[in-house]
Amino acid sequence: MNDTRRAVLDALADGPMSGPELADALDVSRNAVWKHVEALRKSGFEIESTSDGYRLGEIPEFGPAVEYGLEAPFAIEYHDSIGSTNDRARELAGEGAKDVVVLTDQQVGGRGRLEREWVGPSGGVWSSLVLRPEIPPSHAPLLTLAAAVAVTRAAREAGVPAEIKWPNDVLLTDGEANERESEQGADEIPVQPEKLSGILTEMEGEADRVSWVVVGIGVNVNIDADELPDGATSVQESVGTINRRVFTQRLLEEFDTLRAAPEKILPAWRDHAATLGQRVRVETRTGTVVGTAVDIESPGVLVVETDEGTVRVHAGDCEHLRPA
Ligand code: BT5
Repeated sequence: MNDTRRAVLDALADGPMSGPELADALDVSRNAVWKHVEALRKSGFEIESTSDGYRLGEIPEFGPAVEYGLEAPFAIEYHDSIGSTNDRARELAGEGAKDVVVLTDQQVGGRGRLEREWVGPSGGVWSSLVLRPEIPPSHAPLLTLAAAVAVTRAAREAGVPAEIKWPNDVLLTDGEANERESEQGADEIPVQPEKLSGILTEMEGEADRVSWVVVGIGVNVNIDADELPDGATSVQESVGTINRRVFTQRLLEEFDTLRAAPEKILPAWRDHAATLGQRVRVETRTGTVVGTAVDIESPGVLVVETDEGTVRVHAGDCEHLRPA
């Protein structure tokens, strides 16, 4: 957000102020104050003109206001509706952008992994972070894990019992933890997931250094389950509607903290994961792995104990299993 606009909001947060008072306090012209107030109104901020001066109303629940009060160094590019935030973020990355978050209320051409469709009705938090970390490409998956941890923490703060399914889905917990460590050999069926969030990371770079990384994070927040595909759920279904501005800010702040301390990402992921200790079936490009997931190793490798020994899975689609 433009610094003067932020200063206008900060000043009005303490109570109403007239145009001339604001102009004096911010050391800008009265005309500039008026222009900034108009721009803020267009962004959704309620600023009433009263006899005491400008009076700040409620901060909008979502929109460009996500940048106001955000304690992480991201600029927000907000859209009411867009095809795919990842596509727009890639465009910005190509133009040299850094630490910009493309955010939209509705996403009509969202992408999942392997070109799968991602459904993005109004009420979600559909976001893509444009990053330029100084890391080798092989470390980029850690950023995806960090995003999953950040989503889980923000969801838990909102009262939603969320957990991570390897590699980077966030699910609503349904007590399946009690069924972990199921007897080996028993007939097993997949646990029906209740997916709250998915993450799609894309990047460009040389052999030893990434040029940019786009971390696309989709969270079903204030959405009715009827608008989502089977196997999907939302924050609203779990705890009712929440303030998406605060949720998005917490998510971005948690992500920012983790990227600054990469050594904390794997331990945090382990703490928040439903997959560890769980019987799993993982479809990989080279075949199916069935066993008990026992650990995650850098930069996101799942360690599975199978009847044939320990298998390390680098990528794939994972299902949790439970006895039939
Ligand atoms: C993912 O793929 O889970 C990654 C999704 C990333 C979406 C974000 S939104 C912001 C950014 N911009 C984009 O264009 N994408 C990113 P995958 O693991 O392949 O899961 C895709 C599958 O999840 C689909 O095939 C559906 O079965 C299911 N699905 C689709 N929409 C969903 C939703 N809103 N909630 C839960 N599941 C969904």
